[in-house]
Amino acid sequence: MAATGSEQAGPTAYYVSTPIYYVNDAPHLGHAYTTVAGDVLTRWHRQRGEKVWYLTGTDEHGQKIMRTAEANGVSPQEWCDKLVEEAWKPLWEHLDIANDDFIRTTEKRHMDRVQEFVQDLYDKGEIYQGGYEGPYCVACEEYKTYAELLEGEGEFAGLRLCPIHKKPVEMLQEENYFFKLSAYGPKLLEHYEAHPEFIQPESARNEVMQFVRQGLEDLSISRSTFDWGVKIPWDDKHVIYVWVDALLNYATAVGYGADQKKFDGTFPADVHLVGKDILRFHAVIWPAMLMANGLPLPKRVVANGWLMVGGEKMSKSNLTGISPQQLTQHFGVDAYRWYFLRAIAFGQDGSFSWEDFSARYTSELANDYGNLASRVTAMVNKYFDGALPEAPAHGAAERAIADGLTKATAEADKKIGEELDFAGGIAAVFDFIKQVNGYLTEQAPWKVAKDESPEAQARLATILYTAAESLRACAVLLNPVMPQTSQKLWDSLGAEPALGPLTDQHIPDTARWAQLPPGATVTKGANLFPRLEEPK
Ligand code: ME8
Repeated sequence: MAATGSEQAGPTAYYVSTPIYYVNDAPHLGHAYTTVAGDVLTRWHRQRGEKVWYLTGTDEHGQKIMRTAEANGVSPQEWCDKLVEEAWKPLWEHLDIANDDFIRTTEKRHMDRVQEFVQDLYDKGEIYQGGYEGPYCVACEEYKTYAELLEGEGEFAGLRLCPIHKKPVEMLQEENYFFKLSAYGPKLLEHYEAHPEFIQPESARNEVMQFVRQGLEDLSISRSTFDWGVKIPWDDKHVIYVWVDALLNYATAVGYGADQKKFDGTFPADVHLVGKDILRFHAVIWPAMLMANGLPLPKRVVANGWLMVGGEKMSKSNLTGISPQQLTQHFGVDAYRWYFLRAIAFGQDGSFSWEDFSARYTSELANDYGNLASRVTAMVNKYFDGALPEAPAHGAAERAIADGLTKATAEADKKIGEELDFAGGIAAVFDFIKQVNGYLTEQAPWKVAKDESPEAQARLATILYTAAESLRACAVLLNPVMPQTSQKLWDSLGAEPALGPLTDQHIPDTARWAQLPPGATVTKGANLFPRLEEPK
């Protein structure tokens, strides 16, 4: 449920964020994975009838972006504008991401507030000036410890490499400003202990706790060797470290320092979705920054695993060569949204395979779900001229279906809505679809139809009503995952005139039986999941 602060005027929004992505390149499957997960989660909560805020955006400062822009002969701002408008926003639109806001760290609404936040920390004595020398990974935008570096081999022989990017680190030495992060270790550990749900999954929580127990170092929060960033307000020879700038988006985008009402009604986040590569920033540095400024901490930081290629994290440099758009072109947007969440347990690493996608598409989407929809709507047309019949012979077999729906709804709600176990939640709905297919096979309405006795006709009507009513529920439960297909099904069931728009159907009400009104106009729409063309 959305948090309800008793001192608030109304319920606070269920606030979910994605990482704000670096715009040094176009988005790939890995970025889309986290963003789709957040979209399904927030659509689910909206469909519970809750107030929701879904935020995504782009991280545009720092050396990585600056170097990419230089290499392309344009200014960093020009580079970011182009990538955001031509690559990032269009992909989210294409994938039907229903974000409520899109924050860019080069926006004034963000930069001004970042300066205020850092100034506040400075005024409180949380920031001091000092020097630092250490190995830095520009791809991570992070100082590394010597212990975690890898020995280079081959072309990198003799060099020390970043453990994530497998690229040489650079030695940096600077006079910087530091945030007293080391002071927050005990308070952070206390918080993790008191709120076991704060970091998920469990393996991620253990890793972070282990890291913090070893003792934290103070954090360098400024850079003076380049200027692509937000200036330190009291010393404009420095720009603010890109991660401090970036993390603050979660506050600035919801009105921190600008719109108190909105801030109170949204902040802190219920879920920060992150990839496990950036967990420490979100589960250590970010809460410490908030503690230092007396702000409330997010409720959960949930790390997704990595999409892997050849045993390595999928990244710009080792892409499969397959873009999200290539997959959507072949499988469709809805199947794309469904596949990664269905096939990979959220929180664990997983490999993408075209063959696995094709196999699951064909067996679960086309055969189990799509066929069910087309058979049922076709039979209502054939036997009842497209007018949904009543169900006068509702008996034990139908009660079993209604019970199956109650179970599937509760399970999907718990798994998707609460536990972020998308694969488990989707499986619950697809198990129900299997149950309905089994019911049809057993009841064999096409055989019953041959018997013209009133009893047989009552059975036929009941079977088709039961199957159509089950599909009504599937359209609702799968709408957060596959909005286009669900809408098509909603239309072909003729549900809207009586029940209203699909997005107004609330999850907790889905299992209430017999919502589709007899007489509804059922049309045999196009196949929900057409047969796949052979890839070229
Ligand atoms: O880290 N598998 O941005 P980024 C799964 N700007 N998820 C993946 C992935 C993969 N192979 N590759 C990327 C940054 N991701 C910072 C964030 S937030 C204040 C600043 C997803 O462009 C995953 O969510 O490198 C990961 O954390 C994020 O993209 C990193 O995106």
